[in-house]
Amino acid sequence: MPTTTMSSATEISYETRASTHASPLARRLLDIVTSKKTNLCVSLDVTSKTELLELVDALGPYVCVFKTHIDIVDDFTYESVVVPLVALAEKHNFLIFEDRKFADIGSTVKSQYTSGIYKIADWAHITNAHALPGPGIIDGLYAGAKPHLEKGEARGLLLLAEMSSQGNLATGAYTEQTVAYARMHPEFTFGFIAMHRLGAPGEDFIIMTPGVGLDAKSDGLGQQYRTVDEAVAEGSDIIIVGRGIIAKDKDSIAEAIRYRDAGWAAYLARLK
Ligand code: S5P
Repeated sequence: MPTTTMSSATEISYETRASTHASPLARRLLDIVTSKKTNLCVSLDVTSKTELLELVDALGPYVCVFKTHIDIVDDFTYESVVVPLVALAEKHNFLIFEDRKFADIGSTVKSQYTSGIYKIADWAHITNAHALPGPGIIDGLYAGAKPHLEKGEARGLLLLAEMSSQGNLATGAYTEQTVAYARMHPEFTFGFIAMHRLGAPGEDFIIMTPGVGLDAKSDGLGQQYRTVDEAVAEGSDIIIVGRGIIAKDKDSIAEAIRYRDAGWAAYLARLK
């Protein structure tokens, strides 16, 4: 079965996909995208909890998802970061994506997902994993999510099928095999971090795409940027933007509006 061709999901509206997707998490995400008219995920790569929470409150109206790297927050405590973050997710109606990039055997990732000081499974609606270790990584994370899924809490997994960084190895047969693994637990594994639409015709994987920037082309450390139009035309459903919006020299609210508008216009152009 071809897995790296454009599937028809590209031409279907978010609204229609929200009613047909196999994953409850994806349905909720697509509902948020439709009602807020935004396919923008802002990546909060900051090391101060005050800065993180201020950005979330200020940019909340313009995003469908905030992506965190919770382990870079210097002054992290669960009470002072996760608790207010979850409250802000209610206030502004967005999902939280902890970009943990799990990459170990199933048993280990289950503990990393559910335990330690971060207890990611307790609060992150979305997390992601490399397919490198094989399908056991998906079984392990699914086992960690199961108590939440059984309580009706939306939890979902993205596999890193492709990456944005220069020289990365997630290409060709690796990407194809990752797509094959994503067919396990369809109520949990709902899509990919990828640069292009992936999946066979008729399949509906949500494509979340980093390496999006309207001004820079690279960052000097291997990151490569494409424009919003390029990413969405290639099949991206949700654009992930970090420094293009939150860098110190940016007016973050103005940039969030700019990327939101560009993302929505590119989506409407793709629907035509
Ligand atoms: O291939 C990838 C996958 C991810 S999740 N390339 C990426 O850049 N990311 C993440 O997206 C990365 O960890 C960072 O948090 C964000 C991109 O940030 P920006 O500042 O370059 O937009």
